[in-house]
Amino acid sequence: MSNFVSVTRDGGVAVVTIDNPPVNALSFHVREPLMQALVSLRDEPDVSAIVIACAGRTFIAGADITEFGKPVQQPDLRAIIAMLETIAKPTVAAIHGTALGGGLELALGCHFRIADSQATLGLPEVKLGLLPGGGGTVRLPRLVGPLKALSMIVSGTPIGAAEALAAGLIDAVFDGALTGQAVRFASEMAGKGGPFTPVRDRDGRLDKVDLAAFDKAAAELAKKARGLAAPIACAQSVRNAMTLPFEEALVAERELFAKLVAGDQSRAQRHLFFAEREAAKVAGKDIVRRKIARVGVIGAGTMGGGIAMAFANGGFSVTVLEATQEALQRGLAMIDKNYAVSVSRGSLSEDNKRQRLGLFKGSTAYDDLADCDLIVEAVFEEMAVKKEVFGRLDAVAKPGAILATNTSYLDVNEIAASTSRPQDVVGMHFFSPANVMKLLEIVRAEKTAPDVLATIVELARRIAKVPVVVGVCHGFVGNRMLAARGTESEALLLEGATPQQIDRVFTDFGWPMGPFQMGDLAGLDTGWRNRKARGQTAMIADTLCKQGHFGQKTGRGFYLYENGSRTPAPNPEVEALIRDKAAEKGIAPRAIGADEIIERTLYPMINEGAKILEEGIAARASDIDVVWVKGYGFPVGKGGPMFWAGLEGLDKIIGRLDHWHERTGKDFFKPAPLLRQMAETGAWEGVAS
Ligand code: 3H9
Repeated sequence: MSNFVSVTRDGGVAVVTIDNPPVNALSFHVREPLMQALVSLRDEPDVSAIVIACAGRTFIAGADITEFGKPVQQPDLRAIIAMLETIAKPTVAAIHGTALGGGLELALGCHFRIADSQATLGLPEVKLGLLPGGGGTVRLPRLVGPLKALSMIVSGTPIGAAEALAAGLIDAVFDGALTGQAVRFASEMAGKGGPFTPVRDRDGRLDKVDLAAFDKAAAELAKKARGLAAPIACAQSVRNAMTLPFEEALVAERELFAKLVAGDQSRAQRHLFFAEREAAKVAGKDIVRRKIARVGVIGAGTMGGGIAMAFANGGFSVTVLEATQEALQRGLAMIDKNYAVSVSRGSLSEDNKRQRLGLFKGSTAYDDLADCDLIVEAVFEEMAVKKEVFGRLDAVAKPGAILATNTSYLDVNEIAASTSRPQDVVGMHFFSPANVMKLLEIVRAEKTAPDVLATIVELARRIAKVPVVVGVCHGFVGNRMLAARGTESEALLLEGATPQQIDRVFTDFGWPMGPFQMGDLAGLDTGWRNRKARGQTAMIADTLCKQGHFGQKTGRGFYLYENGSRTPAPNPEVEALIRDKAAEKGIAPRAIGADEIIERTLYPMINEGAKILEEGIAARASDIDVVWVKGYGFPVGKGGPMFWAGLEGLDKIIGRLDHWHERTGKDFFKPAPLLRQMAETGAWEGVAS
């Protein structure tokens, strides 16, 4: 009846199959024939039950996100679900893969849900800055109870079939040939005879939780929202399910959805959803990838250990190489300890821990890397050291092995040139802790072969990283833009701002922490070493480092961390140091407002981003956004620096950059030609769409 929706019969059971690759999103071209099919099956006397199933790799993964922001074409999802609920014969959703968002909401419109044992189910709308707008916040609590619904909807994290069965979300779990099982299940239900109660009428679990307990749980979750409207709206909407009649709660949900979908935060989060997927695409779809089975990691320190864990977590065998037995044992013990912590937190089973540890092999001999398909170096950040390591790798690595450097600043072309096989060399810039942080900057050097690049991009997703391909320049995308921000943060201190004040402006903006807290956490010595290598200085940070104050790890930096505390306390010595240094330079402190802090720290980042685009270091503005959101904590609700620039207004940004350039003479304020050009042509619209 349509390319996207077909109906087959198995006895009295009609099977409606949706086939809208890749993820069976509920686009208009699905909704229209789906509605028609359901209406006609409802009225057909020969049909005793209806199964809704999907072709391909998954059940419906949600509404079609590309349709948001455009006029809604009828029938919308709500109308289809409302119609489903008028059907008296049993309706069964047969779920395999992922039933997400609108997909799960459609399933909630059925009398029954059965699932494949590997299926996952969830309402992830919050991650797009939305709430489930197809009745999910009103129906889910009726099945699983308000507290479980609250946690699923506010976190957006899907649950597995077994948990869904235990929670009451689904009615049965099967292995293999799901549609056949669904037909049997449906016909059995039809045999029992009705009436079948739609989810909307199952109120039994709603008053099992008292409102005070619910509000307490919601308040806890709201604390983590950090300025995002969607989690708060999600909680409000689940609460409405408890306090309002069904229809009124649905209307309230619809109103909240309409507000969120039209807002900047959701636009930003939808932008990031597609940006992340776009960044993972490299030219040459048909390029044959190299086979990667065993990975070598050189260095078992914090970075090397984290990288090794990331690969083991992805199921790869890992050879960890250290210079001495002692360093190796220390590194392996740390890996063991990190996995033990995951076990104690319940995020890893003992069995999985054993399995993962079984993937590691330790060594102090380069020859042991000869069977590795990929070798990642995570040694000291110094060109001479890196070159020595690559020279040795060149001698032992098998032909075709990919040689990667985890450098965060250094010239990958120069490193590649120190081998006889520059085509096999690539940068893999992980972020610390490497087993946790999602971002992977993949540095394409001049001679990196296309199949090496394609292999690493694909591999990144297998180890649950978000890849962004970048070109060679000092600091690549992330650290180069960070440098622009860092310089000005120090200048603001000398002119009268305090670290607390600047950090506060950042957290109010939505960052998890400000630049000084972040410096203390990462270790001030890293930036210091980098500055020294480039002949640069930072008055305050350099003085702290010379005094041996590197931040959290030494108990003091811009803040104090007493008795091993991780909570930053103001450091009066730093305040005195700032006053002294300002006096030395003849700067009279003045009151500095939040706007100035934003303009002088974030606008130069955008300017640097524009230069990065001009130079072709990043292929797309949205790649820069992914780097900043996934690697540096740029608030998701603002979509990354380049998207946010569109919200803020390019003309305004250029005007203020001009102002600060005139006032300070600093080069990084001088607007990049691309920025001006984009402001004039309106081309930024494309970036911030
Ligand atoms: C919603 O449902 C609102 C309702 O409550 C209310 C309505 C009134 N739409 O991720 P992948 C594309 S909000 C359009 O690489 P995987 C994606 O862009 C929605 N396109 O695959 C990519 O395209 P391309 C709630 C979508 O196997 C391709 O599919 N649902 C959608 O790694 C493959 O995607 C969600 O938020 C979509 N909904 O992961 C679920 N989903 O190839 C969002 C995907 O051109 N989706 N695409 O780059 C996901 O989480 C993952 O895609 C999924 C598969 C887990 C399903």
